[in-house]
Amino acid sequence: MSSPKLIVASARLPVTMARKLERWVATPSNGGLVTALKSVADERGFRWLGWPGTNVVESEREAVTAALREHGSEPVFLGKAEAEGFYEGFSNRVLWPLLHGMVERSHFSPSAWRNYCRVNEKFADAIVASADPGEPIWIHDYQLALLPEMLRKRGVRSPIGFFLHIPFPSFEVYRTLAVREDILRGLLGADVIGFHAYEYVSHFRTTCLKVLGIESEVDELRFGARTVNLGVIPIGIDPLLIDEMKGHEDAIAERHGIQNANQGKKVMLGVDRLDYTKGIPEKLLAFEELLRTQPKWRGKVVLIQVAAPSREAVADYQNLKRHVEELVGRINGQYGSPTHTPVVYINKSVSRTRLVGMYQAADIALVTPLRDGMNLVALEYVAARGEMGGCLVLSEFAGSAHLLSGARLISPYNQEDLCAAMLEGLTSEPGMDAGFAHMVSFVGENTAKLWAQKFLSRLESHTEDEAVLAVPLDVSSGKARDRLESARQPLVLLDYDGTLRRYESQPMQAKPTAEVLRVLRALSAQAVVYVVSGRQADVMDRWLGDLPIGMVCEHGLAIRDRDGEWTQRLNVSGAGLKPIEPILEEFVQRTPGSLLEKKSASIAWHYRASDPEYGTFQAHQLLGVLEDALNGSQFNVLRGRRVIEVRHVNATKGDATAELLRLHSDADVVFAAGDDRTDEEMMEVVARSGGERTVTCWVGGQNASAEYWVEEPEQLLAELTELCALWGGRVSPAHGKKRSSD
Ligand code: GDG
Repeated sequence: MSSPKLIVASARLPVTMARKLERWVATPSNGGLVTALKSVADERGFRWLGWPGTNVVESEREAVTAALREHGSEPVFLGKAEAEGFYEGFSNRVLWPLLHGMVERSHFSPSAWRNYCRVNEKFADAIVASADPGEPIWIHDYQLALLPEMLRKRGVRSPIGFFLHIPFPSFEVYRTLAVREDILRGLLGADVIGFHAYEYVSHFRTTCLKVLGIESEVDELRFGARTVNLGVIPIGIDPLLIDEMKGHEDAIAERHGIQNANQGKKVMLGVDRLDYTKGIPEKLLAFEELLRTQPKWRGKVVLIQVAAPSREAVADYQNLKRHVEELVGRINGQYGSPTHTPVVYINKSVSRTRLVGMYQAADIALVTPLRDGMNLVALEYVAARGEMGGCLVLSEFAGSAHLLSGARLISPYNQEDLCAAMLEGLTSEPGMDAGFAHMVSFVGENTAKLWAQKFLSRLESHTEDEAVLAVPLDVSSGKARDRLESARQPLVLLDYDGTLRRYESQPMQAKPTAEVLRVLRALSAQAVVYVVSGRQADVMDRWLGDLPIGMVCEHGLAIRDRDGEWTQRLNVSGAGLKPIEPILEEFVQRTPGSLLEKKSASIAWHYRASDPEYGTFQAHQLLGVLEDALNGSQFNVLRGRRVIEVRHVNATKGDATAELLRLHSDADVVFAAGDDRTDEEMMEVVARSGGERTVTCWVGGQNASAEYWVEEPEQLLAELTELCALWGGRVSPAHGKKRSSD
């Protein structure tokens, strides 16, 4: 493992730490993820970063690190309280139930959230310290949802992949999360986000649209200037390992033990972590109902339920354990006898080899989760039974239901149906049928190894064509400073909406803040400043007219000089727009929350305040209608951020910028900032005018048309304040709390 080629991060390291005499010993665990990645590790080196799962005091950390290194693992040490808040407090009490659609079990606590953020930061620091430049980073699961963005913020340019092992719920559920934006933005730092099923991708897309206003394609979306790939990459298991385990003495003993103890009986099997998502009570209640309604099966069927202890510190899990034990007691009390126990309840972890023996002995597997990302037990049962065939009763709420077409699908919420499925299983011919055979070959081919390969190849191919060159703007250092500070006659071109000022749901609410005015005033004392906007002249005059700055209105229709004189650039009237007004009016009627902005020679349909999904749908419709209606006219359609605008073909920010550059040909440095498609035209003209004397900045993330970027308008204002200082000026301090100009 001389040159590691991959970093894997998960909340818990796949090891169990134990202190033996004076030494720490790490024993690798062999969960599904470990197996999947082991196959990849055989082909390329990788290191696994995570929490060792136990509190290690400062003085022993070195020894633990050494023990872990032997297994290719690197520890992220956490304090006791910190680990509790992160793991139990937020991951398991808030995110786990919520992402499984169980809103009422999700209890947000600000202090647990703070720990979650802090721990994600620790992971980010550990990865930055450990990763080589360009080394791909693969992050696993909901406990580390903030990590992708945190890595980006630390300047990591390597490919970052994220796999969500659990479901992503519908927007209606997700919106109840107090920190819904933070988690989404955190995830969107990744290049590839993998899910088990398209259903989860679909929910994720709707959520991105409704929470962040980001539109997407079926398999990707744009976040700033980056493309985030959304993949349906369902995990698999290692069927060869299961085959191997079938021959293990423990597996054979377990299988024979069960068969001998249950001669003449049918064996049903459930294997779950003792988790409220797994539908264990629902399974037991349906089994009880089966025995009640089908007396002839009493004494003839046994249900073995393995319920591996899980998250025992969380109250919901303690309650579940009590409830399950009550149900088992009730069923066995009612239908048991000295020679027959209907439910064999095993509330401890069973070795993997014994599990394989159990799968082999089970005529019917009952996999009945209320919600489950995938559910590996279903896949393992199919692989373990193999040629013997079998019967898989599977919840339609498990991700694996999308893959295992030979299963008998049920809803665990429908007891009658679950009972019927059990009965069908009991009465069906034993052995292999076509449906089961198909599942066996599916599970045999779509292995965990293939899953890991698919994910990694998508991650690597994604980044090959995604060369983002922009860097965060810092006018007080580096090349940006070198270019800017020598300026004697600088020219500053600034878009307004989304650049100087955050968007508002109604365009007329986006008046300049006091800070915008202060910054523009101070800057205009040091440079020639233009606000280059799609807004109408009278609005710009009203909002910014008192400042000694130039302006461009309606994307280049007219230019105002610093003395307040407007000059029409194009001789266009709005008369040509009359025929399309009724079309746009109709879309306002159709789309609640949308509105028209009529300007002198353009017209804009804004849908920022509409339902994002419905607004996007109507926008697509409108684009189609306008394309026909404007065919051959002098107007064309401009698609902005939640606005569709019809403007004259020659009214472009690109042309207006070219004119400004001519008017100010003595400018020795040009600074331009913008955030929308129209601003790309401005950036391109500025960049073409001589790259070495320009600084272009995109607001809202990286963009191929600008050299620098900031995240939001407030950050740009801060950089402009610095710029002012660099040129010898000073932005006056804020007075009081007044936010807008009028
Ligand atoms: C998450 C998602 C997704 C169970 N009892 C024992 C034991 N197991 C093993 C099973 C299986 C694994 O644990 C459980 O996997 P699941 O997929 O059922 O569920 P989660 O642990 O919740 O896993 C899930 C998975 O991630 C992968 O992406 O499928 O939806 O929730 O392998 O065999 N293993 C041992 N003793 C037990 O008593 N040794």
